Amino acid sequence: MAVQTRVKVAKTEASKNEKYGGLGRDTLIRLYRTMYLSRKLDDREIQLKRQNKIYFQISSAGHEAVTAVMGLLLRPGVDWVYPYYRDRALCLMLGVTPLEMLLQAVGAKDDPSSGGRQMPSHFGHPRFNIPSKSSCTGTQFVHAVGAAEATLYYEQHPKALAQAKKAPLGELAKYGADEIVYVSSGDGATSEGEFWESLNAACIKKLPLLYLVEDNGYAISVPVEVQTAGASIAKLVKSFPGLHVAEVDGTDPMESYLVCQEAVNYCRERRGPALIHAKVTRPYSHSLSDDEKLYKSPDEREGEAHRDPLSKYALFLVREGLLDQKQIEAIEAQVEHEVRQAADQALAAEPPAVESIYDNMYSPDVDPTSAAFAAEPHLHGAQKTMVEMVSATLNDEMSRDERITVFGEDVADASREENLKEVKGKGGVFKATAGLQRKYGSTRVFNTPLAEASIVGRAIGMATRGLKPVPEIQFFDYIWPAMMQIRDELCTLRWRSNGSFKCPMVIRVAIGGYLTGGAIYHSQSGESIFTHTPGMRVVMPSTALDVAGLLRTAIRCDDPVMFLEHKHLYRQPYNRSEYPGPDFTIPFGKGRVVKEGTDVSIVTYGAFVHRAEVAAAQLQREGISAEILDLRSLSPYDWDGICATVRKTHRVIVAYEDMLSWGYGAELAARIADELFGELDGPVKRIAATDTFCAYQPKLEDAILPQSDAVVAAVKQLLEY
Ligand SMILES: Cc1ncc(C[n+]2csc(CCOP(=O)(O)OP(=O)(O)O)c2C)c(N)n1
Ligand SMILES: [Mg+2]
Repeated sequence: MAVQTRVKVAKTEASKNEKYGGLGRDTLIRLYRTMYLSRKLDDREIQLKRQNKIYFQISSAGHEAVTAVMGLLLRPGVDWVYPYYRDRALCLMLGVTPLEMLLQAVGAKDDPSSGGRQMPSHFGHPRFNIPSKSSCTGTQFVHAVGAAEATLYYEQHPKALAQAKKAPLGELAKYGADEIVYVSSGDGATSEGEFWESLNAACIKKLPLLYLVEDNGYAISVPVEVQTAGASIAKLVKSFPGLHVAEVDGTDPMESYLVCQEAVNYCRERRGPALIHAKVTRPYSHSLSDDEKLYKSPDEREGEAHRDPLSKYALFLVREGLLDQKQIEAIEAQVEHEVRQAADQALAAEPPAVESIYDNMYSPDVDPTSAAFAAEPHLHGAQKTMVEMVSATLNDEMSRDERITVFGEDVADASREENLKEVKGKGGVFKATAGLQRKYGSTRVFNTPLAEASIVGRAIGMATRGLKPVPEIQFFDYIWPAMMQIRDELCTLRWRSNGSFKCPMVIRVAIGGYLTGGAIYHSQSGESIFTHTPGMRVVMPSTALDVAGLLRTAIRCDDPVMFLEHKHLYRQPYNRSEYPGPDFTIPFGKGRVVKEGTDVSIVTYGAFVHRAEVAAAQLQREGISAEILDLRSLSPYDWDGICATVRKTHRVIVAYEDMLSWGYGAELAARIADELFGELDGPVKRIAATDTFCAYQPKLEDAILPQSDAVVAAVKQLLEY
């Protein structure tokens, strides 16, 4: 209700005061107060940093006018807000308090943004729909796209909203009729690929997404003409279809109000995305770790000082007779008192308990390793290959849960729906998503532009708002553009917001070699890079039955999951299974003993499981009994299962397809040597690929990727100890 009143007030005032950009006296004064409060909070933090009472500072100085204005136009708790670190005035206007900001600066337990985990000005607040911002420049653009996609999705799928409300953190699953999504950045961050990927997606989908580019002329020391061709981002983006583009002096609150209001309305009316390019200043250097005198001339700095929004605006208010000098001083004294009180309170605040460091690494609500996920298969129907099992499982889960969206490169049957009457449909380069668009429609299953960072980033935005995205990365070899989205965003969101936000999803990735001709760019492994990233679950099934059980657990889990589907295994006859039913799940972290044995243990996963079986059969013929443990899930992994097999055979080989050095087996070998040393009758051996890439010529591929005979040789060597 309060929100609606704000908007009405602004409109009424507008009719009375056209000359002030439509703003009435009270609002004009409120703007000054917020801008001054923002500046004083920066000043206080700078002082505290110099006293070593806080540990980092980055200011919003010079950006206060346009951001405070934006705070007037956005609806707190209705619109979704992806601000960057110079949006203090916006956050204050939305309702974040000075105390909350200073609690983050001191790293307090009660810092609502992060519980002492993130630097100050890394805003985040569940009540105001501000998902915690990371330090990465530009990553937020694609999250905002995903959030705006969620707006349109909830409009069309009310059942998904109802289901999202019932899930953990369901209070974040909300939808307002004309809500919009706001995202901001500096001029420098517009050079990031995600900026361009996001604009492309936002214009393709006509999303209600408002961009504010706060151009202070520099990205640390790099001036805008070196950053942006032609030195104007507005000029560059003008040809994006349907994008409303406006330029404004962001140091002028009234001009900013008119320009921002038009853009906000454009988005609210669902006419498409809008971008405002606001020229602002940066009087305090980049951060407290920077000294702009090293690269800005004295003239330049003086020119900027004349454009300072705060002093200009105070002068304006007095000149217009809206406030006299005394009244200005009274407001300033009041603000300074408020900041002093907040700082005193923040300095007395308790730090987080050291034991809390593991909190919110993973979901506290759903434990995918628990017995709740141990279900019996009800096998029926024809034998299915692994890839058929992927689509069968997705199909069942999508009919159960309308929050699930499936997207990526080529995953749809046919983007041109009219063609579906005449064609069979693509459904993925491996057919893993075949038929899903036809059955569930193009809002739930769709092709994206060829842009991996935004595939994952958009999923993050959707998942933050309660959807359950299941994006596909077509080949593991091409996951790298999404690396920062995965490692710095996806895996950190729950932890860095101390549990206020989350983005559970399943990233399906086709991985692995043994393809005969797959070469460097269609054969890569690299799972240890992701198991080395906390916050995510990594699973890698080797049979069709395990695909069904683990993919379902992945979807029902409340954490981000990387689901690695080995391409070589997709259509093998030896790992097929009948369908185990719509409720079959397998807990994460539980391996499967593929073959019992007594002389040696082979711990493995993925495509190497079958190679280990071939080796074990040969060893058996020679009177050697090998036990094979298929880990199935790599993070978490089945340590109990490893202990049990090592205690049984006292000899262990860790075998995996990736390159030997720094690979997944290094961690297992180290832990076994450390914790099971007393059980071992020989060294822990590793079998893996050579420390090279995988070559195209089959003879080279055979030499590079590990084969069964390597297992046989290693076992014989081990038995000699
Ligand atoms: C991906 C990434 N690269 C580099 C940095 C280091 N960095 C932090 S801010 C910044 C400059 C940003 O400039 P701009 O976007 O113009 O924003 P401004 O600070 O000027 O408001 C850089 C290079 C980062 N945080 N993230
Ligand atoms: Mg800048």
